[in-house]
Amino acid sequence: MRILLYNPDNGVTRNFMPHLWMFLLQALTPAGHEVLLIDGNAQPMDEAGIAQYVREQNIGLVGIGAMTRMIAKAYRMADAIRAIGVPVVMGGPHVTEEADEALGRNGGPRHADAVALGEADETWPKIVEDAARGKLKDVYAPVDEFGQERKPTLQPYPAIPWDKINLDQFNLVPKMAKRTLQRISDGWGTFRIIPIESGRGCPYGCEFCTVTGFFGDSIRFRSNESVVNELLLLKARAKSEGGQIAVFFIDDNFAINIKRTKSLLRDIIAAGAQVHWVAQISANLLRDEELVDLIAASGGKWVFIGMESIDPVNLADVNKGFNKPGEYAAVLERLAQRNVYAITSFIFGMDNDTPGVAERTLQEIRTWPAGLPIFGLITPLPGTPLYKRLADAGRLTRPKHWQEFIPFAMAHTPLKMTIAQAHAEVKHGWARSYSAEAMAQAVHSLRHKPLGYRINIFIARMCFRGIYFPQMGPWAWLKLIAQNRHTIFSLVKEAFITWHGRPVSAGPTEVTEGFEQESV
Ligand code: B12
Ligand code: SF4
Repeated sequence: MRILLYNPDNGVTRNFMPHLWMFLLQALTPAGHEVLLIDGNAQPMDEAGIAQYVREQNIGLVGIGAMTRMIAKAYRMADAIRAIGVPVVMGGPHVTEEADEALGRNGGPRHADAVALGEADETWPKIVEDAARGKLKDVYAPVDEFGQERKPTLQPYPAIPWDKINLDQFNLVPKMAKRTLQRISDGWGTFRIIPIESGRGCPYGCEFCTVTGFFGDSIRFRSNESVVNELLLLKARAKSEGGQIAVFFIDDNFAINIKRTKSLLRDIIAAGAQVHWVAQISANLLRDEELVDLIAASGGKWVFIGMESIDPVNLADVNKGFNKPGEYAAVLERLAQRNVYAITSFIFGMDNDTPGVAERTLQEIRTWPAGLPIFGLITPLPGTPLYKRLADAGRLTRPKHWQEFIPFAMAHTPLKMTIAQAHAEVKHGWARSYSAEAMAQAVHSLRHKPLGYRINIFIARMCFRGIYFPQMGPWAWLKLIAQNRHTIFSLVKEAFITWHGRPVSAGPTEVTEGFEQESV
């Protein structure tokens, strides 16, 4: 049987990274079946397009995975596939919480023939076998023979054949630049960010988050050896194709067990498996100097920190009191000293937020080493304690907000401001952080840092800006470049003087050195 695994596009940005679930399920598919992958962010498709593809490729089963924000598109695509008589199985965090919606059991239309609840590592082979026999069940739950929930141990972990998979759709280097860039130093003909998990689960249980409910509050880790081997495989692939690779450790809290994280990072260093990597780590765990040293030494370049709010009352409200705003500056300083960049994430519209919260947050941010701030609105995702609390209090204004997804729009009324005011706050955060003046200011504030570091932060800021201000297509980019021409000109001028001023023998290799050390 030919199987298609499909992830819908998010409709806002092109994705910078493929989704791990597809590669994992592909690796777990029983022998004798062929699996094709389409990520809608890399290969946009509409309903007619996917139906045609499924028909032409003689696909016998389609698996669709989606987050809540993409679920409406996922359902439309599933409907188009089912209309031509091909069965659809859906999985992922949204349908795990809303299985009845996907199966049409709550009065709405049916979108999926089957739903895989929770982690599907162990149920997927069964789903494929049942589909091949034409005997798909409605629901597949990860349970043992006694009906108790069973989570995959991750030991052993399936070997994803990264050296053989066709990754053409995930090359971030534009096609026209590929051949020229391939010749530079170790090669930049390809640049891919690949997701790797080293563990699953999170004990913290923040009120707005689905992770503790979905993956559980006890953490399961892969062996260090299996992670190191995966890194070595990716590194070898990048080298063989004259390209670069970076890794996103998608663990929800990569340092949740500091002792184990340090041991993994030491093993990565010992095996020479360093690649540039990014990970999510909560601020409280970054107090440890040795950990931060190891992060930098093992290739860590970007750390995503869910700061959420600078107000301890807000943090306590959402069960995230372990975040201490008083220590944010020290944590960021610790990372910056090792040239590790921070992506700092904030949520507005929380219950103790009042008008002006964005500007108050920006005033704090301006006192920290320049990084990448991002802003969102608190969103009641299905299955979270937050959703239940707001529903019980009658505060949900759009209880099924995912059916008509609107980016950056509240689905409930905040307590101390209006919905419109919350929207204005998030806009203010983005506009003030990503204006040409703010970008120039950020780059200038890092003037003591290596040029490669500054170029990186500038490029990253240009890309991150697109999360809120859509900048799809060449015209949008040209406009952005024009707005930021002064910063670009000064960086290019400095690069020319710095790198062309060097002895000729140190030429092209040295030219890219700054980029290589500072990229991701
Ligand atoms: C990496 C990641 C991202 C990446 C993007 C995705 C990518 N390219 O990988 C980035 C950083 C961009 C991102 C952004 C966001 N993310 Co995110 N992200 C994650 C994260 C940390 C890891 C995802 C992952 O690969 N997990 C590991 C794999 C193995 O697990 P999995 O995907 O769940 O797949 C398993 C099962 O679900 C199932 N399964 C999944 N799909 C399918 C399909 C079929 C057919 C079957 C049978 C089974 C199946 O089988 C898999 C193996 O067991 C998760 C948290 C988490 N730990 O999962 C959050 C998570 C998915 N993100 C979440 C959210 C909310 C967001 C944002 C909306 C945040 C925001 N406010 O901006 C944005 C939206 C981005 C966008 N524009 O689309 C939520 C989604 C909750 C929900 N109900 O939708 C999660 C769960 C985190 C959370 N806080 O609750 N995210
Ligand atoms: S927000 Fe982060 S720390 Fe909190 S429960 Fe979710 S994954 Fe854990």
